[in-house]
Amino acid sequence: MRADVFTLFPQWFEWFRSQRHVQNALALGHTVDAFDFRTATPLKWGQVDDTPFGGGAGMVLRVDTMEAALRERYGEDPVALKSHRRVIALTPAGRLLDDALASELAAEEEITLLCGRYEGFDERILEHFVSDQVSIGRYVLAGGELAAMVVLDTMLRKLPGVLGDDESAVEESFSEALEGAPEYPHYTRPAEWRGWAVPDVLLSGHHARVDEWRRAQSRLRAERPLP
Ligand code: 6GU
Repeated sequence: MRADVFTLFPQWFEWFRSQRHVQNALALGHTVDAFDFRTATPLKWGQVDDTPFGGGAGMVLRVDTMEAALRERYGEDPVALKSHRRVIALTPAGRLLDDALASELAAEEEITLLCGRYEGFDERILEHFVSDQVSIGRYVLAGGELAAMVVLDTMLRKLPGVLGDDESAVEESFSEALEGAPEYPHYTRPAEWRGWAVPDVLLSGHHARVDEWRRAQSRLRAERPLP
């Protein structure tokens, strides 16, 4: 997976890249690169945004500077780019990120993430340069950077070898293996603490019964969400 992020704050991604599981992904040959779209702007003083036509609060990312940034990186018209590469705008009103979308994106060879700031993107960016609009929830962040990291995190951890134990990304909350249900409860030593005992079945060494108990717990949690 080669992931490019376009942002006004590329330094935020230095922290992300330094995390253990991301380091694992990079060591396996995956890439996460952040590009400052301010460096490509043809406008004076690094301008990338402007006031909205029709008036109103905030600033809007300009279509011409976005085109310049994408052209500089990919050497082609961004209208053509999106036909062979997922170009994803992070926007609060986009398609809600879930486990299925994370798996879909993790299967891509190359993706581009565009982080908006301020009031967001000029609509022509979304219409002509972007293949997907993704949101991480129905609330508004100050910018798309944290959302981009959430998207990257959920994709990268699905790549083989990125987590210590590949099984841990298979049978987990909302996965196909658990039919989209939340994960079952986990316990570890001590087997009893202050009178709080671990369910007997988990200590039984009986794998089929453990499995059966876990599926049942997972289904229960799907019916009755945690408080
Ligand atoms: Cl993707 N961007 C912003 N700015 N806010 C959000 C979001 C994205 N998803 C939820 N809130």
